[in-house]
Amino acid sequence: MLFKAGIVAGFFLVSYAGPIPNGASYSYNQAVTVDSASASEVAHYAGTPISDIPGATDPVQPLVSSQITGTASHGPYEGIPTTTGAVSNSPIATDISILPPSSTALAYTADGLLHEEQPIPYQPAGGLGTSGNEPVYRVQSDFDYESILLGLYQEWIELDLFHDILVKFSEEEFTAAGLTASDIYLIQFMADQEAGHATLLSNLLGGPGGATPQCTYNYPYTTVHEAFDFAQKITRFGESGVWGFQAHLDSREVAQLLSQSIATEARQQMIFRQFEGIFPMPVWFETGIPQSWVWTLLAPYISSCPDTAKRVAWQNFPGLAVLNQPNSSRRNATQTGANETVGWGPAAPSKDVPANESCIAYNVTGFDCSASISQNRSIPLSYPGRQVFLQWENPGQHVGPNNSYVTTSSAGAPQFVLWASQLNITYSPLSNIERKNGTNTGQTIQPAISTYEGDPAINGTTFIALTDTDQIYSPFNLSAVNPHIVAGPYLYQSG
Ligand SMILES: *[C@@H]1O[C@H](CO)[C@@H](O)[C@H](O)[C@H]1NC(C)=O
Ligand SMILES: *[C@@H]1O[C@H](CO)[C@@H](O)[C@H](O)[C@H]1NC(C)=O
Ligand SMILES: *[C@@H]1O[C@H](CO)[C@@H](O)[C@H](O)[C@H]1NC(C)=O
Ligand SMILES: *[C@@H]1O[C@H](CO)[C@@H](O)[C@H](O)[C@H]1NC(C)=O
Ligand SMILES: *[C@@H]1O[C@H](CO)[C@@H](O)[C@H](O)[C@H]1NC(C)=O
Ligand SMILES: *[C@@H]1O[C@H](CO)[C@@H](O)[C@H](O)[C@H]1NC(C)=O
Ligand SMILES: *[C@@H]1O[C@H](CO)[C@@H](O)[C@H](O)[C@H]1NC(C)=O
Ligand SMILES: *[C@@H]1O[C@H](CO)[C@@H](O)[C@H](O)[C@H]1NC(C)=O
Ligand SMILES: *[C@@H]1O[C@H](CO)[C@@H](O)[C@H](O)[C@H]1NC(C)=O
Ligand SMILES: *[C@@H]1O[C@H](CO)[C@@H](O)[C@H](O)[C@H]1NC(C)=O
Ligand SMILES: CC(=O)N[C@H]1CO[C@H](CO)[C@@H](O)[C@@H]1O
Repeated sequence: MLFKAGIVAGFFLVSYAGPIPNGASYSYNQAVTVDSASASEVAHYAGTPISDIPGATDPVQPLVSSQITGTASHGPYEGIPTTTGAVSNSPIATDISILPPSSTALAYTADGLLHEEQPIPYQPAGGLGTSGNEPVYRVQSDFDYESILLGLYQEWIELDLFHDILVKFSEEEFTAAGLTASDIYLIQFMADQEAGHATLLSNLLGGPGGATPQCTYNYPYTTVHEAFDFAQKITRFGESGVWGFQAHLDSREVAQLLSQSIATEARQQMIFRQFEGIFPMPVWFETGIPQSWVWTLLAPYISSCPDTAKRVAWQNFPGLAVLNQPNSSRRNATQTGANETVGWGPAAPSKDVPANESCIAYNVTGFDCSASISQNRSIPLSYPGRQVFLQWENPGQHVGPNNSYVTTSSAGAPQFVLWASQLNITYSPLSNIERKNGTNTGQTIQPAISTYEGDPAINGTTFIALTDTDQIYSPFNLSAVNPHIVAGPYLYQSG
């Protein structure tokens, strides 16, 4: 039984003078209502009159409606888009200059003493949004708007994806992968969380005038294990995208609520790893990535959006693929052959292999990948020093909703593979480059670097991209690398 916590009516509903929708107007029910069925259920369970239970009759905001049944149509888009390209105006420059730290950034003395008068007892001076102004839960800049819009695109696909997994597979298929009935219910519950997240983000974008509706999607998986591999990759870049921009948002209020939703998404990502039977969290820190990386990773799985959809300002980079992506369904991933993935795109799941080579339902410790809280693999999925074979596209491909976005790159010739993992950005040289009829190939070697002693940085789902530079970046300035990206990112399944 669910107890619905009351939110003060209209708390999140704020007016917003945002971008004018470029298509037909989008609307959804925002009227708060009292859920009397739920209130009576609560009262019945407690054996107490409704009027005695605080909050039971407070009005609640409805969820933003979507194609929530999971029977929404899927498949590729075959039509001609009515518009093309990212939202843009007239950029001031092509690159962000490298500057020293801001003049105040090195001034504070961290010595355990208080340096400024406290505003009230027990409250040290400083902090953002601590001066008593009423919080305003809405985006405050184009950067904020476009970041949260991207987040909403992400929440919508996750909502549809989790339902699709439930609809596509039978109880027998889930059982064969090691899931119980309670595990299956957890997928349903995670889908419900997504409906809540989509509603929150729609509110932060100012309601229908700023929000975007759910789209139609196209998924590459055919089996339960492939579906979980895909889901752990989709949730990986959804989570990492927020870690990449959350600290840069102008609105601290938006950053606050976003953190509280992404904490839940982070749990979902780990649960999908557990359902896939891989080690739940083989890293000490989660990676943050720029928004254009997320849009590049996400767009290939959106086939079309309604004409009320808001268009995105972020870049779609040319596609990159790892031809020997370590196969997480193998007992021995070292035996991964060429292109053992299913379907297309940067999150293409590992392909199931014949039963005599598969780790699914293979009841041998160290070699089993049935759903579990933790599976410790005797043979790791990858290792430093591994040869990695790459293939990438030239710019100019039509991708994303209605094939209405176009891949671009402003970089020179590719020279390096950038690896973004945990708190680290490192490079390996790209070699054996060949260009044949629009398809480019090359290879590199998986680096061995550590975040801190005892924590090899490259593990879990690592983001890789081809660059024309080996300039240093760190988590807070990584988006400045975008003008130097030739292709990618791709999700390399290093562990
Ligand atoms: C995308 O396709 C949908 C469905 O056919 C259509 O309603 C929408 O207007 C199209 N949008 C663009 C930008 O082409
Ligand atoms: C795993 O595969 C590699 C490459 O084929 C092989 O050398 C190794 O012996 C295998 N390990 C086990 C435990 O089967
Ligand atoms: C890998 O194989 C799939 C078919 O299973 C194909 O659709 C895809 O294009 C191939 N990917 C690459 C990078 O060759
Ligand atoms: C698994 O069976 C296939 C035939 O179905 C065979 O080609 C392959 O060599 C077998 N693999 C192993 C590791 O025995
Ligand atoms: C796995 O094997 C162990 C003993 O090796 C056994 O106790 C257990 O029941 C088996 N589990 C399944 C799911 O077959
Ligand atoms: C788990 O894996 C690690 C690293 O591969 C290994 O050192 C350790 O012995 C394994 N532990 C168990 C209980 O299998
Ligand atoms: C990733 O972490 C797992 C779990 O600790 C470990 O067994 C594996 O060897 C690591 N893989 C790499 C590539 O370091
Ligand atoms: C080159 O690519 C085009 C389109 O992808 C294809 O039609 C053509 O057959 C290819 N030519 C060769 C020599 O592979
Ligand atoms: C990895 O990141 C940590 C934390 O920023 C840093 O201290 C360390 O030097 C980095 N390691 C490498 C090899 O770049
Ligand atoms: C990014 O930050 C690192 C320090 O964290 C600095 O060394 C590097 O020069 C910066 N890169 C750019 C392009 O500004
Ligand atoms: C990338 C790579 O080394 N792939 C090889 C892995 O092992 C299989 C044999 O099991 C070879 O066919 C692949 O070429």
